[in-house]
Amino acid sequence: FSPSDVTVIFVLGGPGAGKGTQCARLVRDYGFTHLSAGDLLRAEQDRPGSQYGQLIRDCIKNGAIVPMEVTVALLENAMRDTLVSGKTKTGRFLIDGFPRKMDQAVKFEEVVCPAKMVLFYDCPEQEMEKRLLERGKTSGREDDNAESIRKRFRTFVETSMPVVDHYEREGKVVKVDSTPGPEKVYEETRKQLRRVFG
Ligand code: UP5
Ligand code: MG
Repeated sequence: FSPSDVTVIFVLGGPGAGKGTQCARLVRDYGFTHLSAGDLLRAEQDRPGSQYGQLIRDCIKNGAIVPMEVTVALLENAMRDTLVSGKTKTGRFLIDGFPRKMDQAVKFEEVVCPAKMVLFYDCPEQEMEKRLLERGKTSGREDDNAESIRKRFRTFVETSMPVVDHYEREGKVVKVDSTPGPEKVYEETRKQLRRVFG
């Protein structure tokens, strides 16, 4: 990858903070390609013949982080596919829910490129829990249950927040409060992005 061909924004935030919801709006308005690490992992888990299916299933259920080689390779492949097939006009990528551990951040920047900025959605656990339990009634996601949610929160605080702190020190973090409704959060997101993309 040549960093001049692509613009990468990492979209971070706790489980249920609203990363996917906001990414969908950004795709619509800014021509981003949205790659959710969680979605790519779930697709790989269900791919017949995948050697990682069981490993991914166990990690996701326990809110644990899949070994970074697997996730980085999935993201790299998806980015390459998008570029090679001409599916992006802008070369702008939203990488959603990644990196959530320092080793992933280091590896991705080594094999792909550094992120231009980090969009961090900040939301209290109580609100995130309410959203995930509600979604769990219909989502079919094996980690949308009280026990898995508790584990996801713990991993987020212990392992993923240090990544946000790292980018904070690099001056790359744009923080958006994602407690209000989706439209209000998006309004604030656009305001912040205007500083970067005009
Ligand atoms: N909702 C959204 N915004 C709202 C708002 N402003 N007000 C009210 N409701 C709002 O939203 C969640 C729910 O809340 C939805 O019902 C939505 O309508 C509502 P969503 O936009 O889906 O939030 P998001 O932050 O994307 O939540 P998600 O559950 O996807 O977050 P996670 O970070 O937990 O999930 P992800 O898929 O990224 O990862 C899952 C697992 O994969 C991880 O736990 C881990 O085991 C594994 N993983 C890795 O191992 N490595 C990786 O690099 C990435 C993932
Ligand atoms: Mg998501």
